[in-house]
Amino acid sequence: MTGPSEVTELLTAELMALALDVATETGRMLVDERPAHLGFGTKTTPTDVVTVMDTKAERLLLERISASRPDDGFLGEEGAARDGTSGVRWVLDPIDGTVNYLYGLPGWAVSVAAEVAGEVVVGVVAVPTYAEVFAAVRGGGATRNGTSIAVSSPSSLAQSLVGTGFGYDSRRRARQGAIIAQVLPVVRDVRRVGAAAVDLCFVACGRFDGYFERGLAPWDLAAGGLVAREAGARVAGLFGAEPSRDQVIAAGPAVFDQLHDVLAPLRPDRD
Ligand code: LIP
Repeated sequence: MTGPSEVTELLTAELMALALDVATETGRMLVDERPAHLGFGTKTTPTDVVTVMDTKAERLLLERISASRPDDGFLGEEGAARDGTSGVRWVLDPIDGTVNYLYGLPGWAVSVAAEVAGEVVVGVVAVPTYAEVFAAVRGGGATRNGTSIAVSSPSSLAQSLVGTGFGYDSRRRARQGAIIAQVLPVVRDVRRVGAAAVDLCFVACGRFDGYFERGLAPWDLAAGGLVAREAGARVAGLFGAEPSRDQVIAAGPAVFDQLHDVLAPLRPDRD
């Protein structure tokens, strides 16, 4: 069993190489094998969709990772759940931005993270529709297609482009709409990409100056959160909390506090 102090450079390099391979192969499969008429089911609400390709992609990720590391554990959005014995657990979102994929829109991603003793040490977010692969190693920086990336430094929140997202429950969406109505006038503008992992990577490379959202699952946050942090972003919840389903706020040091302080009184961590 590998513990946190035993995260050797060799293990990290192995996990990164595997994460890059499986994320890019799965992204390629999702593009090349997308059926013309994509069927779907629903999960938590009638708008929370899952397609046959979500399931196929998660199965491919599990097969490839297990073939290489049979003793690792898994946590996947589409049901993958296995306790491993190696101390390594893979946190997988086979398609983050499923609605985008279903509608043939850009901005969906394959998100692959590896935890060692419960801490994310490797994260890869493949965004095929942008021909971009974001990657990060804990303590080793973040890259986009192999080139180092860093967060932006806008002069103020009023000059900041901020990403966000909305849940699938209509009551939560009504609350989130009321909150965004308060944020919109005090920032440059808002964008809603539709995939948290992409939003977080956009903060990492400076396409967004900030991002916030309520309701992120571990698989939405794991890889993109590491990429953002390693690119210089602070990724946190409200009032110093860890990022969680309650709230995730990500931004560079130039505007994190300003964005947090606008959000805090609105209590975006509550429905
Ligand atoms: C998506 C999240 C996104 C959120 C969407 C959706 P999914 O995940 O990544 O941040 O705004 O509503 O939940 O469901 O496409 O994997």
